[in-house]
Amino acid sequence: MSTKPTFTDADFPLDGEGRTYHIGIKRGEVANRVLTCGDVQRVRVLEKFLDKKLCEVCSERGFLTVTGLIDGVPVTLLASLMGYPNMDFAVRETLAMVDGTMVCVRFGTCGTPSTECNIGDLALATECRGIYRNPDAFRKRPEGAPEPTTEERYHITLPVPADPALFNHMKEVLLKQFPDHLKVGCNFSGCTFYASQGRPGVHFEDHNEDLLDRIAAMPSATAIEMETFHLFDLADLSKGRLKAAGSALIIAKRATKDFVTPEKKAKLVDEYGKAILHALATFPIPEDQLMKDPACVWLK
Ligand code: R1P
Ligand code: URA
Repeated sequence: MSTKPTFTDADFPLDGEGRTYHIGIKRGEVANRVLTCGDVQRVRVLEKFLDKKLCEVCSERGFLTVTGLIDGVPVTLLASLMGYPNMDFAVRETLAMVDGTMVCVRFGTCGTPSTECNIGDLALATECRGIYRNPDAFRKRPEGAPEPTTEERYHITLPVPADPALFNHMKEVLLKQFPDHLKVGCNFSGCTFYASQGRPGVHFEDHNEDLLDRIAAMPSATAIEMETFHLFDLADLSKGRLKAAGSALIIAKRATKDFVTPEKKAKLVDEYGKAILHALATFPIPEDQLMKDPACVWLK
């Protein structure tokens, strides 16, 4: 990032080179096709599937962006870090640096509230709901006032669908390769890992004892993680420019409290990651929706 103190616009700060304030990217460094995950290390693992690496940006805040080619198609790997606010930086700052359509597929990890899904399965989201803890429902109430309901404490949003064409493409490609392990259903994104995903804690009065059951009882509940809802929410507000899909490796089975081994996780990140990247690279984007600026690293 440039050291020149040229952040002149408080609404959307760019440095002297035109780099965004948090992700540190500039025009031409992000492709129209983006795979995003929370984990910087996962980008490091997946970059080996690029036929050619064209550029890498590691921002001061720790976001990592790598752009390269797969079968001649420009693809960006973007570590969004964890949670809604980081996904917000990742999506808003990349979309602002891309012309035309941006197709964004998340490949995360998740827990499953379902007894029919297992550790090692790949969850693909038809739609996504957010789970928001409402701090106001935790404040001391006047004497005699009723206790807040569970719905007041933890709000579960309406569902937002994945982009239908992108979802169908991902499903078709992934079903062929992983017919026994692809689990299609509703993804839930908690605003936190612990309280908003119904994890019990002894140090805080989270009042979330029934939250996991509430989630599990919702139609086709498959996955719980932390970013996909915000990605879908932003796609829905993007005037059609952002098309989003969400997938996640199931690493936690909430009903039995089982958790993945590091070896199994590493093996499956490789297998699923490679397949998801190829699915992303083969998703058609109309020619007039592709970025053609001479600044694009893939056009140099
Ligand atoms: C929590 O451990 C993190 O893992 C999941 C959650 O969404 C959250 O970001 O996804 P990633 O593995 O992509 O980070
Ligand atoms: N990521 C989450 O957010 N939750 C889990 O249970 C596992 C991974």
